[in-house]
Parts: sequence; C-alpha cells; structure tokens
Amino acid sequence: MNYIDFGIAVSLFLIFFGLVLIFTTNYFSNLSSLTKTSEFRAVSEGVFNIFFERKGTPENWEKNYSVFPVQLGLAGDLYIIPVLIKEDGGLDRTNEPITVEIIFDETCQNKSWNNTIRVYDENYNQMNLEISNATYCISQFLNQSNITWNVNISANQNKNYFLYYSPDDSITAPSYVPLSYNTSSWIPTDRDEWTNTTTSWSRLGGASGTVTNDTTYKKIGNSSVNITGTFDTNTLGLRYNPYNNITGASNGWYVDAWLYIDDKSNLKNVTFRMNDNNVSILVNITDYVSSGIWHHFEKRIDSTSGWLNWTSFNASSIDYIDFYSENNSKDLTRTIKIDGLHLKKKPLEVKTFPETLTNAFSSVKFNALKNMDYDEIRKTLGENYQFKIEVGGDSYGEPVNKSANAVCYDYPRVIQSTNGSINKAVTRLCIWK
Ligand SMILES: [Ca+2]
Ligand SMILES: [Ca+2]
Repeated sequence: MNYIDFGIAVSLFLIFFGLVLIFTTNYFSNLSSLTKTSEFRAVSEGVFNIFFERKGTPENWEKNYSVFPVQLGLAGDLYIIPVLIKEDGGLDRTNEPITVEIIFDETCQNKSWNNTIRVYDENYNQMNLEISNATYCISQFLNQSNITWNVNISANQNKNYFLYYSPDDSITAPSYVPLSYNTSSWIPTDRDEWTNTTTSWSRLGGASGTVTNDTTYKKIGNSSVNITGTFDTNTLGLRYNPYNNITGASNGWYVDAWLYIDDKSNLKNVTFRMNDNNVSILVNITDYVSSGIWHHFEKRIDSTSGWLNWTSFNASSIDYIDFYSENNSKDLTRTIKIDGLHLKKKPLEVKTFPETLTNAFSSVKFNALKNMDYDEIRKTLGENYQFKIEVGGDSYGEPVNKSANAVCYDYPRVIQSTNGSINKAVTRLCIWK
C-alpha cells in the first residue's frame, strides 16, 4: 500500500471515529434532556453499555446461559476488511471474478470462523463467494485463504466491498451457489476451456511426441496440455490453432497462461508467440522460466509492452498461439506444459485495506438473552428498573410503560445475524421504573 492509500485509510478511520463520537454525544445529550435525575441517567448509560457495548463475562456466555453470566453483554467481535476495486482499463466488466488473498489470523488467535466470512457491497448486498487455498489454525478457524467473488463494474468506475468475519463458531455455512466463471472479461469465458482438452493443440516442431492432457500436473481446472518429445534440429513446443480465428479481444487486452518446462539446461531459447494471420509477435522468456517450476506469463498486447517483431498486430483476430523452446542439437527430450491459456481485459486494480475490529450486535447472544428469565436480568440492573430491547423486528422485555416516563433511544448498529448475514439496523433500548 502506498502513502496515498494509507492517507485515505486514515481519513476514513477519522471520519468514522468522528461519526461515532457525534452519535454517542447525541445519544447522551438526548438522554440528559429526557432524564431528570443524574441517577437515572447513570443507570440508563449503564444499561446501554451493558447490552450494546460489552461482550459479557465470560465473552461466550451465550453457549451456557443456564448459568447466569458474571456480566451480560450483547456485543461480539466483528472484523471488517474494506476492498477497493478500480476499473482503469476503460472497459465495462460483467461477472469478472476477483480474488483477494487474506491473512485472517497470522498468529492463530482463532479470530475467523470460516462460516462467518461474508462479502457485501457498499449497499449491504451480499456477494456470492468462493473460499479457496485455505489454511486453518484449528478446526474451522482460518489462518488464511483466497476469497473470490464476481464484480460488475463500468469503465473507469470504483467500487467498495467489505469483507466481514468473526470468531462466532455457532454460525453455520451460507448456502452459496457455485461461483460463475462466465465473464465478458475473459476469452474463453472460464479462462481454462482451451487447456482442458487437446482439441486444436498440436506438436510444434520436434521429431516425436504426442500432445496429451496432464490431469496431475496442472495449475487450473482438470488438466494442463502436455508434450514430452524429442527435438528435431530446431524446436519443440505446443501450438494452439483453432479452426476459426480467436475473436472478441482487441489490442490492449492481455494474454495470460501458466507455462512449464521440465529442464531448461542446454536449450537456446524459450518463447511465447502469437500470430494474427499476418505477423507473429513473440516474447523471449528464457530468463524468466526455471526448470520444473510453473511460470505465470501475463502480458499486455500492444506495441509498447515488449513484444519482439511487432510491426503491427491485430488482437481482434488471432490465428494461433505457440509456446516452444529452441535448441541447436537433435535428440534432446523435454516436457513442456501450458495451462489456463486465455485472453483477458486489463486486470482490475484491487486494494485491500487493513482489518478493523468493531463491536457488532450479536443475534446469537440476543437469542440466548431471550431464553433467560426477565426478572433475573432486571435484578442485575437494580432499583426495580424495567427494560425493553428492540432490534429490527425482534424484541425482548416488557411492553414499554409510557406513563412511567420511559427513556428510549435509537442507535444504528451493525448486526451479525444468527445465520451470519450482516446488516445495519436500528437498535432501541427503553428503560423505566
Ligand atoms: Ca486447465
Ligand atoms: Ca487458426
């Protein structure tokens, strides 16, 4: 993150903090105008703090609420990671999958129960998401993972998303439908269709070797495209050459593929090449590939991005794509693989901000509270006070006695529901004697 991003993050935090102060100040000043005695005010503040600001003691008292907790509290830890998506390629996107790598819990304090992970846009619309490459601390508490969701975004637009997670292990997994990888941002639309088959692939050069699918050694999907062959006097490689030209992209798009060569020794060159029926442009990647390691090749298709032999090129109509190596002598045997070959729009810029911890209203704790005896809870408030809590359409307590000069206040608050969904709702507490 650069200093500008950090500045934005700090500004957002200060604004947020300022709003909290304003709300809190308003609340207490409303309260003081409504309450006539400082004693009542103190009690009201105390009840507000107990229910909404504290987690209770023990913090997970809701797991065994038949034993009256040392202290009540309806707050729960909720972590938020803001994610900013920037479209700066001047291209509209439909269903473009974006993936963020998140370290949820570096030191394994069990902060992130995997079922609690949710992503919302700035209007609290929940995103369908996919968790992959997860590592765990213990049980289902995440250490880190990749989170993927689909983004619709117009050319040159910015969008904010919010990733939430909490340690609440009573929350069950959401029922997401499998994430669609059918996007206008990739050709083929799932980025992997070409390399999951040997259709349209052939050996390039070589004296022997047959193109196969390798279902074991691969980077994306079910298989990579593989050749193990011996050199002729010049080249050994793979050619993707569909009958019809590849259309739908244009100059300014990117080409993306995972490339592999088992042994680079004694080879003269390793090259990636594309042909548009007119010219072949190529990139010499000899210095970037290592023996026996997948190399991620990603390059913008335009005249200024370092393609050799660019006199002209038209990415809107591509005839064939090659990945090959060159050698001066015959009979050398090598294995070459390619996976996930696709064309794509300029990648969206994804900025992930540091996590913040907030006190959310825990619906799980509220449900536990509702199962407890009202009079027992009242005793903890002292002085025969009565109370009522309302959250959205949900409530607990006695009907508010308006003739008893009840003091009520409303406060918008982030709610974590028992099914793990996140929303913002008005919480309301009334207290009277
Ligand atoms: Ca594949
Ligand atoms: Ca062709």
